[in-house]
Amino acid sequence: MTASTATSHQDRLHEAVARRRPGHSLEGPFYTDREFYDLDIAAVFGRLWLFVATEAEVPEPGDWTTVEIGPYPVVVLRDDAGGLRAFHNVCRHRGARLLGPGRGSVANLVCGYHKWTYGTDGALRHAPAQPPDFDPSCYGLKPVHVRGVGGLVFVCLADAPPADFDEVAARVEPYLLPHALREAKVAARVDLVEEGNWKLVMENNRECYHCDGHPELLRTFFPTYGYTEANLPPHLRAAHDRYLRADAEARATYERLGLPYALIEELDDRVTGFRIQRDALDLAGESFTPDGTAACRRPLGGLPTPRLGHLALHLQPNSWCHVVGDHAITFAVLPLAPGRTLLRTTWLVDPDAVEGEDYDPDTLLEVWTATNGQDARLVARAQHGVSSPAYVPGPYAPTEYQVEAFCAWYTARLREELGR
Ligand code: 3BY
Ligand code: FES
Ligand code: FE
Repeated sequence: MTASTATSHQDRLHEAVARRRPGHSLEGPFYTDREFYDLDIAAVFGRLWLFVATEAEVPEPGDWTTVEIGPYPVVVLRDDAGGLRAFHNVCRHRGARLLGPGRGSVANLVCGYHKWTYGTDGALRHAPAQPPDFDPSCYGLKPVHVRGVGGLVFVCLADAPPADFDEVAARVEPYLLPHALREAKVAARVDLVEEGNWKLVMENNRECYHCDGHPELLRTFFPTYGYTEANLPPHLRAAHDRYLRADAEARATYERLGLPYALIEELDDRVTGFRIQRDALDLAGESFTPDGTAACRRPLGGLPTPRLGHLALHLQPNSWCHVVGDHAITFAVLPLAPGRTLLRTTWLVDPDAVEGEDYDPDTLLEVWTATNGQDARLVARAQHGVSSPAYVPGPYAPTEYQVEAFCAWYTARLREELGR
């Protein structure tokens, strides 16, 4: 790129960000163009703390799980001393990808190309047939910042991660700790490739305006989510009355058990935007199942009642999770290409829960598998439509305020990046 084409390229990005009308969806190129995708990787995925895994996926020394963050292959693993580590999953010899897709367990990380061998601390332990002056200490795996928060694993690719994550972690952790997710076990992990830009996947998650497309979820998830008394549509009045009763009971339970439940919603006024809330569920109020009763007989964290509603955590840029009395479901959104995104969903249960005895995996996975499939179809439709030259940004409804918060937060990140 010459200096002048680089400037006009930057100008184009600047102008598109400056044109954004608050309260309206983003222009098409944000979802479709490679230059915006590359900007997202630099401004968002290359800079911020990202949710990528659960500690339950790497319980023992040597356990690993890999993740692709745009063009960056990363491995998260448990080192020999029991600590969490993350590295670029790229061999320091000639760059081959080290560990394959999925999860596994190793004593050492051995590159499949020429057998360079790394310890779980990332140090190069062995490189065959090198001259005597070869210094292995110069070729350790490149580390990636990693930390666990209440059993959720975050990585940051930047040299200097955003400092405000410490505060978010400290505020969120007390909500998560009673559920003992660090000690939980993985009941299932499912990767779903969605045919849409990562932001469409996130935006879709941030509203329930489309929730009549989720009949299975809506048996227990109140469709009034995101509405206020002032903008509640008449057809949701009966559900709202049911919600108020369930909510009063749920709050009494939280108070009795000393579980933090207050809503914190700081989605767009900080680098690490987040929202957390404990909230009632409909029917039996215990779990995301067809009748709302627990799908697993063993409660997470040994809590004394299964009727806990759900704890919902939303984090910018790329995740949400729900914790109910008997299981947790985490969702990581990982961009693959401008119009393709991986949604990784992980179901956690009590470590002593036995599949087939304490839980039936089909029942456990039923609601969110259906919901994810429905959302994937909506995201693909949205991607198709916003790819048309005829698409122009449209206005958000009041109940879509979290989508607006996401886009305001996102454009602030782009402005920051372009101003650097
Ligand atoms: O996952 C959530 O947070 C919910 C589910 C339905 C829409 N969304 C707001
Ligand atoms: Fe890994 Fe050669 S590229 S050992
Ligand atoms: Fe949905």
